[in-house]
Amino acid sequence: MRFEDALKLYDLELFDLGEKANKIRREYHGNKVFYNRNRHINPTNICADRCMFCGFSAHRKNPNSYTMSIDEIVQIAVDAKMRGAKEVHIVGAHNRNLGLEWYFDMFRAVKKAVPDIHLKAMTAAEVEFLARAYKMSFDYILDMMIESGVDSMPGGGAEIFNENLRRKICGGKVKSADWLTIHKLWHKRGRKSNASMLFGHVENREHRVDHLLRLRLLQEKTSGFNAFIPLLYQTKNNFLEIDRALDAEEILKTIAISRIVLNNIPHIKAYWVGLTLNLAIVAQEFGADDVDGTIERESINSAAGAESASGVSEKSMRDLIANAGFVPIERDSMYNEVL
Ligand code: V47
Repeated sequence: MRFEDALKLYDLELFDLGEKANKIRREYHGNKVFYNRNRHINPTNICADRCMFCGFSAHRKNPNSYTMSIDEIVQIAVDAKMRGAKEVHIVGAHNRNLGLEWYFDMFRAVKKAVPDIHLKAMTAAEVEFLARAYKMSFDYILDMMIESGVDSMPGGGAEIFNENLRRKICGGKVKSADWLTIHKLWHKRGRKSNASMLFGHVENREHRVDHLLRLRLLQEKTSGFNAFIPLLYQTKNNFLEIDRALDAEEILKTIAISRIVLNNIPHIKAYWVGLTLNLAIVAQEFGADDVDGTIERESINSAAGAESASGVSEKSMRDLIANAGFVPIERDSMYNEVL
């Protein structure tokens, strides 16, 4: 797909664009809306980086630093499993004090305590941080993740790939090319991952389209991405100081264009934590087919103002989806239907 053609999609009237996206969504998934039962665990907020959009890491605007112990993390995973969670999603800040082995010990401990839970962990930003901090190759870190029980990688840390913008808003973290390389290496190991894009801050439509096309290109080579998550920027407690949120029309257009441009990635996730549950459901008419999960607790978006610090019950999730005329489908982390 050519850049100009993708960009022109923004000029379409919202409902015409929605229809185009919806057609692809229905060919893939019919009337189904996927969700899973998961628990987010964010082990530490002490970060070597200063991403301007982040309200989560401990700094002047968020002085409450914390680091969980491995025992605490394991206990959270065990409790979540007892409540029915099938996945733990473990991502955190770039903390120099933990040591490289801490990560692998933690994954092993989680997997030992709850062997059949799916462990989705480590953004490409964390992989790159650890490789740099401990002078190891990406290959080494990825192999150790597999050895210690990580099943799949989440999509975080992609932010926006345009190098100029990236330098300004998150200059210290993984470069775009490295983010893509790390996912490529992970896919080469036969593993799946997700991809994301942070939008609604200082980027424009061209930057978003560029981001989507870079992901499309990698997916053509590896087919390793399961889902794409357009993450709506939350405005509070961070250093970008943008207080106008993007309007719903632009949000829905961006989700619809993601569906159209990334027609080689099976799932588009409308992450309800950032969008609100209501808009995440509306987004299902504009190309999305997934709302993420019950989550239980979330710290990254909620630190930046999202009203979703605690999760949603499975019943509310199912009711909302069904009331909107869709069929709620509980999925596992690989998008198999849970019967
Ligand atoms: O990479 C940081 C984002 C991401 C803000 O793979 C912010 O299934 C909004 O990637 N406003 C982490 N977002 C979360 C993430 C994710 C979430 C759900 C599912 C999956 C998945 C992945 O949170 C970071 C960053 O882009 N973030 N600050 C903010 N102010």
